[in-house]
Order: sequence, then structure tokens, then C-alpha cells
Amino acid sequence: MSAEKRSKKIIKKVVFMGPQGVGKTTLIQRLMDDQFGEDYQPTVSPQFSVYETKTHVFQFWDTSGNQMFQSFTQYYLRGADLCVLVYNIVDLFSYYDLSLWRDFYLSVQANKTCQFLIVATKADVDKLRAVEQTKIKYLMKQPQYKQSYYIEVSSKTGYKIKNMMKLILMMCQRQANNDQYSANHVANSTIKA
Ligand SMILES: Nc1nc2c(ncn2[C@@H]2O[C@H](COP(=O)(O)OP(=O)(O)OP(=O)(O)O)[C@@H](O)[C@H]2O)c(=O)[nH]1
Ligand SMILES: [Mg+2]
Repeated sequence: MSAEKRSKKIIKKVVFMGPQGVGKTTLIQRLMDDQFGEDYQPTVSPQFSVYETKTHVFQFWDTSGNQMFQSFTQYYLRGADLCVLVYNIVDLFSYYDLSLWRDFYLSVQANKTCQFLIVATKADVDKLRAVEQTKIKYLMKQPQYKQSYYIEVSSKTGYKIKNMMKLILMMCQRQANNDQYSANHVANSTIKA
């Protein structure tokens, strides 16, 4: 691909956050390489992978779920376009922790009206499910999750991983449209004044 074509692509920073062991690193591996790793290697320092579509270049930032590293992690969250909040369906505490991770993300963002994509992992182990879908459906109706979306996936089987990617793309595009609307609105108000 020519450098000119690439330079016309929209760059988006997407951060993956959530408690230890919910499956953030594995999710990004599935997105990037279509592979699944059984082994658990805790993430310490944030790192990113680059994922390109015809129109976008995504930086997927993987972060640590260990709260000990939060003061370090916060520097990598700044300027993010989208936050993917991850929990897993077999761990009720990971669901309850969502609001803590959301608050942590918002604490370092200038724009406090962010949209979130909530991703529930480990859908392949439904027989061990501890978080019923009624719980998350209730949460998604709360005002703080206005404009946010939810999807259940499995990095092990690849279930709904492509749908998740479509949601990421759609949410980033929608955000760009809103930014454009705000920019036009400000410009028009300035002219009228
Ligand atoms: N069955 C199943 N196991 C999964 C799935 N996703 C992740 N795992 C397993 O869960 C464990 C933890 O996954 P990680 O991706 O390392 O978790 P993490 O959220 O990055 O954890 P930290 O880096 O400590 O914050 C690994 O053993 C994975 O194989 C899934 O969809 N299904
Ligand atoms: Mg990790």
C-alpha cells in the first residue's frame, strides 16, 4: 500500500481495560492473529498492536488488570478514542468491577462523555456462567452507559469476534461524525455571533 493511501486513513486509539485474568490480552491476540493462547501471562506494562482496515489504523492498547500498576497505566490512556471495558461471564467480581475501571478511565480523559464498548469474554464456558445477561442489560440502561454497546464473545472459539470488531469500527465512525457535527456547530455559532 502506498504511503499516500495509508496517510489518508483515520488513526484511532482503542484501550482495553478490566480486571486481571478477564482475557484482554487473549482478546487482542484473537483479533490480531486469529489465535488463542491457553497460558496466562499477566500483562505488566501497556503495549499496543496495530490493526488496519481499508479506512482506519487502530492502535489496540492492552493494559494490566493489576491495580498496583494503575499509576503507570494512566499515562497510556490519555487521548484514547474508545474504551473497551472487559469482564468475563464466569467471574461475578469482574462484572462488579466494571464501574471502577470506567471511573479510572474517565479520571484521565478530558472528554467526560465517552462511549464504552463492554465486552464479556469466555462465552464458551456458559455452563459456569456467573453473570446473567439480565444484569448487563440492566447496566446498559443506566445513564452512564448511554451511547455504549455490549457484546459477549469467546476468544477461545472466535465466537462474535468479528462482530466485536464491527462494533469498534462503527463506534469510532459515529464518534467522528459527532466530532464533525460539533465542529460545524461551533463554526456556525461563531459566524452568527
Ligand atoms: N475458555 C476461555 N478462556 C479464555 C478466554 N479468554 C481468555 N481466556 C483465558 O483466560 C486467561 C487469562 O487471559 P489473559 O488474556 O491473559 O487475561 P488479561 O485480562 O490480559 O489479564 P491481565 O494481563 O493480568 O490483566 C488465559 O489463561 C486465557 O487462556 C475465552 O474466551 N475462553
Ligand atoms: Mg493481559
